[in-house]
Amino acid sequence: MHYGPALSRRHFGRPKGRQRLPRPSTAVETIIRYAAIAVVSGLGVALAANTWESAQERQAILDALPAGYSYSNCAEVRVAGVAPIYSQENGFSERLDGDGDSIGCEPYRGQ
Ligand SMILES: [Ca+2]
Repeated sequence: MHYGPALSRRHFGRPKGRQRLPRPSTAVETIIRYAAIAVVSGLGVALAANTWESAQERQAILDALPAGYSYSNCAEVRVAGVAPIYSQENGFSERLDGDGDSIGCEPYRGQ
C-alpha cells in the first residue's frame, strides 16, 4: 500500500512554514468598515452636540431667573427642566436639598 502526501500530512500535521495567513480585507469590506465607523462617530457627535445644547438651554433658564429668586419646590424645578439643581446655581435653595449633599431635586428621591 502506498501512502501519499495527503495521508502523511494528516498524520504529521500541517508542514511548518506554510501556515495560512488571514485573508486580506477586500476594498468593499474596508469601505463598509469605515462607513460604519463614520456613522457611529456621527451619532456620537450628534449626541454630544445635543447634550451640549441641552446644557446651554438649562443654563440660559437659570441665568434668566430674577436676582435672589429660588424655586419653591422640586415640582417647580422639574417643570422648569433644570433638575437636578446644584447649590452654586441660581434658583437653588436648601429646601430643595433634603439630604444636604448640595444637589437639589435629584431624581428618585421623592422630594
Ligand atoms: Ca440632595
